[in-house]
Amino acid sequence: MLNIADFCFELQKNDIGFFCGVPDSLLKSFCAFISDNYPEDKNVITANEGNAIALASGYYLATGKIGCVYMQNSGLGNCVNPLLSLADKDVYGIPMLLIIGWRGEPNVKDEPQHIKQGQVTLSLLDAMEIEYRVLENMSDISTLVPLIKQNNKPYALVIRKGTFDTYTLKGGKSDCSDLSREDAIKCVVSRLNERDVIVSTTGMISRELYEIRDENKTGHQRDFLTVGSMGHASSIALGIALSKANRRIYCFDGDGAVLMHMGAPAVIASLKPTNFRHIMFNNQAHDSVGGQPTVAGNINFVGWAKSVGYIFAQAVDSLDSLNEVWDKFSHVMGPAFLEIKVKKGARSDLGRPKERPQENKALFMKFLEER
Ligand SMILES: Cc1ncc(C[n+]2csc(CCOP(=O)(O)OP(=O)(O)O)c2C)c(N)n1
Repeated sequence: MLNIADFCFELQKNDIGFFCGVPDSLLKSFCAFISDNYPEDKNVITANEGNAIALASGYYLATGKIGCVYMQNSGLGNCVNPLLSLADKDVYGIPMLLIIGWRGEPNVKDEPQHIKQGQVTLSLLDAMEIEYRVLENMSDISTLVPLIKQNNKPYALVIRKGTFDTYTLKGGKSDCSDLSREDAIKCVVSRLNERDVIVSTTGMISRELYEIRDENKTGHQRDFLTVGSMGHASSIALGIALSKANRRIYCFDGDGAVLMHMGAPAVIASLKPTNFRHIMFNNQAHDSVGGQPTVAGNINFVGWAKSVGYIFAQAVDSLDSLNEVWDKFSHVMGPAFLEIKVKKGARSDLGRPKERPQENKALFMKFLEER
């Protein structure tokens, strides 16, 4: 196990002091350490991983120095385009160090959404001709950095589960509400009718929804749990909303997920799906992977939602205000947007869906078929 402070010191010794990316649970210690020890303009948490490749490219163009881009391997998809059409040695040849958390490593137990991604992570890097090493010791950094500089292209360090020791985020922003996300979800679920459809986002929002359904003994057929594919729940919900005009479709989103593909709601609103209801649980953080801040605290989401074309948009921050606005939100002609401000954190014993994604899909499709 590597000490995270030593690891970051080793990077600094090799003149790597600019970081950007999207947090990952396997990189929790790393992300927390750099959050606590670098100013905001030296550790930029980007909206998605592709943005981070572009940002590190700009940093290199301006300084001639190598930036470090961190991500979960599920974010590789978001960076294929800028890696191949910007940073690649046959295009601009931009050197940078990628630090990639290896979820779903073969023969290591993990959740279904990580299995395929984990199996193909190294071959994806091979296909993109990105050289890599699986991080074993500090000397991997000092051997890799000269290669990156010499060859003017991205190199990757792939990080296995348990590579780093534990470091807990000390800083971090204060909560924007006293309401817990789980209580907010519970309240919303209690206000839905039994034909209403939910598409929920990646991470703890779906896990909490799943447990609430278990607790209520109402089954899981009404919920599509978008366990992977972060940022795409609203587009999945749109596909359903456009084809099922007689059902109300609720998207349960997170602020990190909305920010990741913020163009999607503009397209959703342009189609005016009257049955579309978008709920964003805003804790201003990537809570599911360690609580690193998003920029959601700086955004007037109600103004944004209205400006992209949602017919109704409102924000609440307590169960009282949620209950007060609910009838209007659920009955207005959509598309409608509701921001529920919640605090960070979840129960330590929060479970995970027991059924496989294909089972979830089959039950959900049957539920959608019902008139
Ligand atoms: C493309 C991609 N990048 C990163 C991740 C890792 N990841 C899983 S959940 C999550 C945070 C989600 O934050 P948010 O939507 O705000 O919901 P919260 O966890 O705060 O409830 C991240 C970064 C992922 N699953 N997919």
